[in-house]
Amino acid sequence: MKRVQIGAMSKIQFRTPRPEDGRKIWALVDSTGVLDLNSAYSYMMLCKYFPDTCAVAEKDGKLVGFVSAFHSPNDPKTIFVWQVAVALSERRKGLGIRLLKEVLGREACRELRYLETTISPSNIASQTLFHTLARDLKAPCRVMNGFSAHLFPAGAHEDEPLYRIGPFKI
Ligand code: 9YT
Repeated sequence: MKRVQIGAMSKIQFRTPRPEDGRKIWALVDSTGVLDLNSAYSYMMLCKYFPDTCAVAEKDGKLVGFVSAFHSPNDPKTIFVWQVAVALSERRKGLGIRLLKEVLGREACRELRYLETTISPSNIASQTLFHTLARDLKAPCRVMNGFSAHLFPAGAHEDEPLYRIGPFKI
């Protein structure tokens, strides 16, 4: 008898991004409702100049996840993670941590010992994500002053506390 799989789980695929993804990344970030939406140009630029430290996740050809990051220009052992965006349909399934581990597992990240990011108080999912990452890396996570609300124009932004994870060894 022929077996028919009903509702088979589609596989998520990870890859380095290309400038052609910029438009879709922009729409994904917009859809999250918690991230700062930057220009489509900035996403194209990240894809073109920082592909080794950025990643996209696709499911059935649809872009469902994105992480942007770059090596700190002041410290090659530190990576700064700018944004982690996960599509609503993929929330609470561990996609955020898979995206981060996809980037950290690359050759370009072998020498890293610290990760920094900023997360607004309302982005609970991201706070949980980075505490989980710290636990998995067996490294401490310190939360300190990052970009205070008063630095933003017209008081239209929350504080962005800085999360610093490390030291860790990949
Ligand atoms: C880790 C992460 O996604 N942080 C967000 C930083 C900031 N609020 C932004 O760019 O959205």
